[in-house]
Amino acid sequence: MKRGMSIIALSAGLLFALSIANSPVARLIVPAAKAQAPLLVDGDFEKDVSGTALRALEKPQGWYESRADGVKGPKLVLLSKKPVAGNATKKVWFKTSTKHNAYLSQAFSAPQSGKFSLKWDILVKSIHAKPNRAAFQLIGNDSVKGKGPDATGSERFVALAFENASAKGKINLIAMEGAAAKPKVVVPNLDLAKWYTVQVDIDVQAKTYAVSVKGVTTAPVAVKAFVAKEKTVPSSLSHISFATWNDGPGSFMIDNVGQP
Ligand SMILES: [Ca+2]
Repeated sequence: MKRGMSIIALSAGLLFALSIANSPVARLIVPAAKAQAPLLVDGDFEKDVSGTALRALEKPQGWYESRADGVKGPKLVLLSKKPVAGNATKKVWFKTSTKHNAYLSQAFSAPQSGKFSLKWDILVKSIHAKPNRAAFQLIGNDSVKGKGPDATGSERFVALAFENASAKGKINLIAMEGAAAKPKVVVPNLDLAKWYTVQVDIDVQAKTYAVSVKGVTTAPVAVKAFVAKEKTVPSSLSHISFATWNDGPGSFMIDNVGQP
């Protein structure tokens, strides 16, 4: 009798569990728990209506000019709607300045401390001969107060830029692996005024990332994360920034930023 009761109770429990699993509520909950929000939004810049809108802080997530270097700094970041080297869509244009800095940044939907990949299209128009570095591509965090994300060495993990190569019209993709280290040439002899897709495969715990340029590199190039002068490397990454510096001036364009 007791045994019979427990079987009935068990069957009832099983039926209840099955009915829950098949309920519309469960079907809603299960995929939501599995799905991950994209790390970035508005990667193609198509929804931006103007440079002013692009530079403004968006809630809850979006691009914004994060360096706030006076009145002129932010205005180095423009929204270009003209066709450039085969890209007729909207894109970001960074103007060159030896006086001001500008950063276009976006916070990830969630901070990352494991492995993840991001890619972006970049076209370099010009790089000042001195100090011969420009078009900064930074991934890090906003752990230091003031100046915004990726603006201080200890906030940086991915630190890529371009330099003029020795041949006229050619440029090298370079990585800054530390405040004390000489820049490392990652991909040499690319062309000015041409679009490239750069991809980074990041391993936060290993303090490394691999860099690929679509159609150029045959295998990803291993790069060390940036080591700040304090000898630190960020253990959690939350922001991507593209930047022009007063001591790293140049003109470049960015489009299609996101996960590969
Ligand atoms: Ca676009």
